[in-house]
Amino acid sequence: MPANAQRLNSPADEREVFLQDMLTALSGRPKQTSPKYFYDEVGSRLFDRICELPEYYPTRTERRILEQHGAEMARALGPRVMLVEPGSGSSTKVPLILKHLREPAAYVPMEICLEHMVANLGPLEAAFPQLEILPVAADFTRPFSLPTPRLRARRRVVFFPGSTLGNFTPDEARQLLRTLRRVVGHGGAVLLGVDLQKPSEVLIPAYDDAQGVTAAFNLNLLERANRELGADFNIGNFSHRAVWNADAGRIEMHLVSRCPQAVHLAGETFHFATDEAIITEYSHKYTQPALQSLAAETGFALHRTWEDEKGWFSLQYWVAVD
Ligand code: AVI
Repeated sequence: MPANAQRLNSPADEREVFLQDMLTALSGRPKQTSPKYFYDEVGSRLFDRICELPEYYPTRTERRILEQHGAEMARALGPRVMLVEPGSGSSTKVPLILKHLREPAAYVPMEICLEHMVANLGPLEAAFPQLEILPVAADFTRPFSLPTPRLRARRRVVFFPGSTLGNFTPDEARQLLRTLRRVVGHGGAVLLGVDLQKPSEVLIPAYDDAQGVTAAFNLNLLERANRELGADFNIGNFSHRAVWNADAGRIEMHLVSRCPQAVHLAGETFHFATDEAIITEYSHKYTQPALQSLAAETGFALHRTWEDEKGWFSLQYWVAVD
């Protein structure tokens, strides 16, 4: 573990939290799991493949916006910024901002798994040799604190691309944004990548692709529970489904039971009826007025936005209000 890295949770804690969350999820009505559990090694690799799919427009659309407007975004953030990236993964988007920033104070990538994050930082270190990189291993959905960089930061900015915010329920999204508001403090800001509402003919295939990669990604959650928790899900007895819930403005991913069956986990038995679903993910698609209200409710003011020509995806720069 590098000397400048912070680890906040041990792997044993993480397994226990996963187990407790799965037990609660399977006891619920409806059964509903947290999408954060998709991302073990297998799931992370499948997600990387999703991002390359012809139907999955968000990654490439956001990337194009960052390529086109990264310099303007960096100007809006200003000099000596400490840039914090929750769920940074392989830190592939942040260079599009970093390369334009004046004298960045530090980059703080955050991931649950420290090893995976640190193993992926090589290209960034090579591209930005002067930049202080301070990795933090933490679940950003729980309160967290930040390391102190060598250079005094003039502003803390949370960079949260990839429309990850959409995977939270409206309440969770508000709570997370309020946590981020506390973390960035006075004069701070967030730069968010959010997916916008569009016809369901575009949305559904993006979450139910022809090659079945998204189906494999969804089903891997059950395989992960088998591998790590000793559950006995029969994977062939579940199928992937993507639904557009127009009232709630979200795509929902479900795992649907193909037959009546029982699943065992940690000595408990969970029954499924035919067609009963586990809700595994919400992916909210926003409208501009909804984003404006969300900013106001969580202590921010919408300062600037950048979108693609079709208006499918938006980068939002929100500044903290006191
Ligand atoms: C990570 N997150 C923003 C993705 C999304 O689009 O909601 C996860 C995903 N689920 C299925 N495909 C991609």
